[in-house]
Formats: sequence, C-alpha cells, structure tokens
Amino acid sequence: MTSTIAVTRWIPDEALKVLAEAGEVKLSRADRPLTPDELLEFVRGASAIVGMLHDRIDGAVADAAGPELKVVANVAVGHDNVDVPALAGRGITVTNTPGVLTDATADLAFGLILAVTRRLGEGERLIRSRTPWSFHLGFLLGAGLQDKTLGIVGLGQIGQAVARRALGFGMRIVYTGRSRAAEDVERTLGAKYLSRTELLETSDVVSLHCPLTPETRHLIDADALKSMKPGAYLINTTRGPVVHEAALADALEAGEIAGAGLDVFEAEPEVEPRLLNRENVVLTPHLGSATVETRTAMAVLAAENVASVLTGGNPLTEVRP
Ligand code: 8YV
Repeated sequence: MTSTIAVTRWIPDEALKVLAEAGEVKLSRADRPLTPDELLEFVRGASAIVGMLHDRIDGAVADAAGPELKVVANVAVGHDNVDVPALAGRGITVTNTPGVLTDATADLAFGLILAVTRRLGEGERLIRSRTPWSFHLGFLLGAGLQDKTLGIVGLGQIGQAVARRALGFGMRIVYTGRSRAAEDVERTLGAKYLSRTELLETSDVVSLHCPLTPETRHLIDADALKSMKPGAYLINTTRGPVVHEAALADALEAGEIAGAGLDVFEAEPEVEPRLLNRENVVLTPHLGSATVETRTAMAVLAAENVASVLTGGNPLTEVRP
C-alpha cells in the first residue's frame, strides 16, 4: 500500500521530489498554518507528517492520523510545537533539522545586533519619511561592538556560530546554559561560563539561543531585564515566549535597557503593540533560517528523514523524548 505523506504547507520542490519517491504527497496549499481542526482532518490516514512552525502536533493529531503514522518530520530545529513524549509513546519517530540552519540563523542574529546597536532601522525610517537631516558629529550615534561583552544564553550550535561572528567584531564572549560547553569549545571561543544573573549583569549584548522548554519560558522576565545594564541590548532569534514581551516593553519604556532586536514573538504573528513604535527596537518576522539555500536544505533533510523511516531505515536526525 502506498504511504500518504501529509505536508502542512509549501515546501521547496527539491524536498517534494524526495518525498514523492517515498509515498504519495498530500500538500496543503494554505499559505498559513492549518487551524487545529483543519490539521486533524488533513492528516487522516497519513503515514508521515511534514510539519513546521505553529503546527501543534500532539497525541490528538497522531490519533487523527491513525495507526499508519510512523514519522513526524518537523522542518525546524526547534520542536516545541511537537509533543515528543506523546508521539514516542505511540511509537512514532520525531525528527528535526539541526545543523543546516546554524549559519543562516547566526547571520540573522548578528544582523539584528548590528541593526539595533547602529540604529539602522531608525536611520532608514528617517530617510524614507523624508525628514530633513544633515550630518554632524553627534548625529544618530550608536554603540560600538569592539571590546564589548556578548552574553550568549545557550551555547549550542547556533550560539557558537554567533560567538564566532562576534569574535570577528572584537567582542568578548560569556555564556550561560543548563551545562558547561566542552573545554575545546570554551577555549576556541575564549568563552567564559557565568550564572544567568552574572551574564545579565555584565553583558553589553545578550543573545538568546536556548530552546523553548517549560524551564526557559519567560526566562527573560521583568527581574531579568532589571538586572541587565542600562546600555545593554537584547537579541531574540530563538522562540518568542523565552522573553516576557510585555515586561520587555516596560523595560524599554523605563530605559532599563538600550534596545532590542527581535525575530520571534510570544504570539506570532502578533507583536506587543508597545514595541511597534519604539525607535530602539528592530523587528523581523521570524526570518532566522530564511535563505533559499537553508530552507531548501531544511526541507530536504526533513524529507530524507521521512523517506528513511518509511523504507524501514533509521531517521537521520531524530528528536528523542
Ligand atoms: C524555521 C526556526 O524556519 O528551525 C527553527 O527552529 O525557528 C526556523 O529556523 C521555522 O521554525 C520554520 O518551521
């Protein structure tokens, strides 16, 4: 019997080609996430589900798919949208796409660091609004990065890639996380392990690269923001709920930190309205991995995971509960 592979949104042709060899592809043409009810209906009878950001794939979705479901391939490194224990309990393999999006996401994080510290959005808005301006030595001054401290929360693959970029800009690296990085990673990056509080108190730029888990939800709350330096910047390219967005708006209004660069939001696509008109905030719509090369590689890796599991092989990049 041919396997049905339910793909919840557009994916590149290169990945569709891989999937087509493994089964019959059922592709949602919606340019938005399916609603929970639509998703339950869409996956009915599927042997594999290719899902992505904002698809909530849990036990109910697995039950709606039925007994044929063998694999859920999430086209993302983050898998907070998938209830991995519930699926594992039903014998379903879950995979993600680590590695292939590391550099693109680190580039975007560094782009946000530069954009917010050098006030690029502000300058661009000024010109586009035809506001008269003239050069003087104090005009739109930002903060330099040389000799400043970058605090990385979560020194995994993406955190390390951001640190490598920061070294090229003359920054010092400190980091925090659930555990210490390997000695050679610390040595190569000159990275010093600090407690979360020490990191927040000493960093000029704090960049978040931890996964969203119950422990990291609202990791950056009002207290955390209060412990940051008044001249510091917060960068978030991981998951919105790691930051308490209303508390961030409060902190920016109170001048507790200097600015923020955000690619992710607590309730995407909504954004806390008080952030929208702040000049010292740079906002991008979840673009971390959004390059042609990276999105293609992510989708192909997800497809290869599906093909391997459906043909009786091992998954390439499995998420274990
Ligand atoms: C993805 C991401 O593009 O991989 C992740 O975890 O956040 C992004 O790189 C997005 O999640 C698409 O599913």
